Amino acid sequence: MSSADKAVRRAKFEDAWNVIRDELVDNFKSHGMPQDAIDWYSRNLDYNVPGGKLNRGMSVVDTVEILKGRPLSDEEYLKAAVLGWGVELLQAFFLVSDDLMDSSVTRRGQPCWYRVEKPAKVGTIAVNDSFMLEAALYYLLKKHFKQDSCYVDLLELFLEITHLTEMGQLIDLITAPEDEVDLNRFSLKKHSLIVIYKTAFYSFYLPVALAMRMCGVPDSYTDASTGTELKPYEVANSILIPLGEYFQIQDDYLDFSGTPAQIGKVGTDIVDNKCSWVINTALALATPEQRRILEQNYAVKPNEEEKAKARQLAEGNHGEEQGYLGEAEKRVKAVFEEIGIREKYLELEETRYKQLTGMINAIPEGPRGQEGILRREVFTSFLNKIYRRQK
Ligand code: GPP
Ligand code: MG
Ligand code: MG
Ligand code: MG
Repeated sequence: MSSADKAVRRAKFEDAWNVIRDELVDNFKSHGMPQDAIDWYSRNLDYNVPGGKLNRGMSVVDTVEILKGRPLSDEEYLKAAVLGWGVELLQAFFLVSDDLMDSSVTRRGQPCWYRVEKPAKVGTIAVNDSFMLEAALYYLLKKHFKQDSCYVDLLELFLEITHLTEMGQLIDLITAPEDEVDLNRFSLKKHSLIVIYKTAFYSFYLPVALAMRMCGVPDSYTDASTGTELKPYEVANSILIPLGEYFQIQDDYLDFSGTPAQIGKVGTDIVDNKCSWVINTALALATPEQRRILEQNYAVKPNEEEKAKARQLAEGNHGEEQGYLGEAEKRVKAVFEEIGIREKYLELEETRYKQLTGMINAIPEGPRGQEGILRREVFTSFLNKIYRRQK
């Protein structure tokens, strides 16, 4: 797809947000909420929902189109967009609260919501705001799908995937408590479990499974060309979960290697003691001396002077090449460079791409346009969106 086509698709998806957002605000008003609350709720929605890459949300629409094998009617488009914006609302709920839990500074090139001071201080009200983002998605789902036979399946998907993501967030947080650094808790295996639960289910399986339910893909069917029995949701899961794992490895790598101007946020994984792919790969390859340096410097908080400089940079200067690094963080990064994390990452990208392509090509698929069956393009379109991404 050309970049002009991509821009058109994005603009259409963003137009749907205006409709959806107005429905949410109108519902809020219909409860007789006062004007300052209406303004607050609108700001919460606008600040936290539409500003991201929108990959997850647009994947629902893309997948519905691929499964139907034709352009969507206006009515079908709006329904797919409701599911897509539902995923974006779920993600906004996760990120607003995740930023509080991670003490993050910036998100999507702007201060994290809990750090916003004007026109009013948000602070821990962000907790309730995150709940309201979650509730918004169930309001929309009911409004647009209550009459459809897939309603309960859609509802269950959102609820179950939220539950799995919360399990992932829990192990992510307790593997890396802020005040207790113990690199022995980390391993690539633990990393894999964390990322599958905290990211892969909601970012990859959820959008596709929602689209499949909306298109009436059944739990199992016999592939016409090969006569094989297929469980399409299990097939989707078996590809999308490793795909999501690969995506989070990219996120971890970009947290280390990306500049704030490039990735829209200041990387916090080293200071936050995160069990990321980068530290785990480094630990697997480190000499005893390198391991000692990592143990002494990983997750060491910047001192007051370093903190002040970091904040100053984050607020005023997004074009700056690098966020301000404390001395300990610099030493950790130097070891990562010595170990050759960049080369390891490039190798991994190629290996994963080949593995995933092989798995996708093994899915039996019937003719294009046949309703209710799975298609390889569902997965290749996803893979191509993230392969070698830089942000
Ligand atoms: C982000 O991981 C984590 C989530 C989106 C899941 C949050 C789940 C909750 C139930 C709150 P991260 O902290 O590595 O991402 P980022 O680097 O973008 O902050
Ligand atoms: Mg975070
Ligand atoms: Mg987190
Ligand atoms: Mg991250």
